[in-house]
Amino acid sequence: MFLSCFSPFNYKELVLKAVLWFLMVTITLVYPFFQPKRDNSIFRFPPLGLGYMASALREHGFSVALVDCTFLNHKQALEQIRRFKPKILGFYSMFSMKQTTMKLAQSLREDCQLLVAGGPLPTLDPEGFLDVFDVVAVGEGEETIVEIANCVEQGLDISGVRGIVYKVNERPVYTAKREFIQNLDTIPFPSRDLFDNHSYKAYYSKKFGYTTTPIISSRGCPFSCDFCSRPVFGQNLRVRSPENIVAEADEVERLGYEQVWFADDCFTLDKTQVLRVCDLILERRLNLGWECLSRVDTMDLDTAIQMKKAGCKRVFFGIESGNDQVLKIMRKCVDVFQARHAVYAAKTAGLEVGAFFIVGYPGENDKTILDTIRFATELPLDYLSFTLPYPIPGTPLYDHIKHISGLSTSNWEENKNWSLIRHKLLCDSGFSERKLKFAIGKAQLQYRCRKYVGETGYNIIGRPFERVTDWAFTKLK
Ligand code: B12
Ligand code: SF4
Repeated sequence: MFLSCFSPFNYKELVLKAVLWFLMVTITLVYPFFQPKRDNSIFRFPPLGLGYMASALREHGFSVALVDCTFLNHKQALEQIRRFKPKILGFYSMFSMKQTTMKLAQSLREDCQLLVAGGPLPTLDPEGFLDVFDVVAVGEGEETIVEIANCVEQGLDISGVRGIVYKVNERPVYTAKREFIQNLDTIPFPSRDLFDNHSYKAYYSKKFGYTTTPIISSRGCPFSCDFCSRPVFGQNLRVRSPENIVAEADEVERLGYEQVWFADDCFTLDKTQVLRVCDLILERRLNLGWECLSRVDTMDLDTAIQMKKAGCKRVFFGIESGNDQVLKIMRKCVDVFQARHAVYAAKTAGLEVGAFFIVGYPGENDKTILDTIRFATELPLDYLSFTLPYPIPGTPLYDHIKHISGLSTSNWEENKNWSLIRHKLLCDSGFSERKLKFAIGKAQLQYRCRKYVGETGYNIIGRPFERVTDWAFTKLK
């Protein structure tokens, strides 16, 4: 059996493949996120997008490496990247990673033939990356990166590649638009062997007592929330077939993970699809827990019960505000009543519930912020997060703020990681950063106090605290 693999025919084929492999362009994909020293943000995931691109490249015979900086320091990252001697270096980037991306790429300028950037922020602001990068990919990267690699391999110029921006004589050149991939089932599963599964498993086991990794089951979101940026996948929802999703979940289970994080913008947008995925998970007897993001208008008791049966542990809602006027400003297209209803539906089904809120949105006043804190801390939540409004380029919020007051800063890195109130105010929203951090600190204390002492205990200890801090909040400048 062993010898038959080396029959003269197979041997020649093997040598040919090896030679071809050496002639192929080596691409190293880089995820330039460095875990902050004082790390309080709890979610850490391997870069799915780069995993997808690696698979597309491999399918076309290219050799690929992936360097995820999450568990590395700057020096280690540089060493790893250089060790692969890549001809093409492809960087992922987003809003919170621009400075690191530019700095790291700049240090590697002389180490490769072509520097390519892609991801949400390069898609929104390609020209903002062209000072360091040779090419910026706009939108989905699977087809684009393969075409770029083919051009480099064959010595062709890249002007025929759709969905890219590059400079000619210092001027940006935009090629034709890259269309969305319509049938998501045709995309090979992400190359999970290139992820640092060991470190992610260790991270989650230590922090939560279970291991988890992401899968994305759909692309796109039809809503238009004021603060949300969806540059890569756009507004049309495209879903994978339930069979395709569950086959990937099966692969994840075989890799030894205990849970899956569905990284969809909103996993519950299409109820029929969610129920079919749940049925299939049950049919296949997958032994995997899972979590997902949802919208409050896409959650009802039936769905929640079915999700629970199929292994869903926790669902997260972007509720954002406890005041209907502010929800209107945010264009959430939901109200506080729906939010309460969804949270109770999920809790009744036995799911854990997490929620995200924003405080200090432009247009808010002291009362609306206190409404949000009261509403959020009264809900039976298992996880609660408050953030400041982040004006991400390309969003109506960004345009609005730029128009009325200008931005305090457009660059944000996750470096200030102070306990529960690690946020940085990037824009003038009518409140000082100090006041908003006070609001977040107060809200977290109320939430924790209620959780630990219960409703009766809260009435004794919590209520007086709430009244005093409400008053103090209104007095703060
Ligand atoms: C999971 C997730 C996270 C995870 C981790 C992300 C990770 N490791 O990838 C966590 C929870 C930690 C997170 C945190 C944050 N996130 Co987030 N996150 C997501 C989410 C929901 C899914 C990411 C994903 O897996 N996508 C699926 C893959 C397949 O898509 P992709 O990564 O975009 O890759 C494709 C293309 O971009 C392109 N591509 C990507 N890289 C490259 C590289 C090259 C060379 C090329 C050619 C192409 C290319 O090809 C890929 C395949 O088609 C996205 C929303 C979304 N739909 O993508 C938001 C999103 C990326 N996050 C966002 C934001 C704002 C944040 C936070 C700043 C939120 C906050 N307020 O704290 C933080 C930042 C923390 C940090 N680490 O810096 C924004 C980014 C907006 C922007 N314009 O930059 C998004 C788009 C959400 C949104 N709608 O606003 N996030
Ligand atoms: S916040 Fe969620 S629902 Fe709103 S547009 Fe963004 S992804 Fe869609």
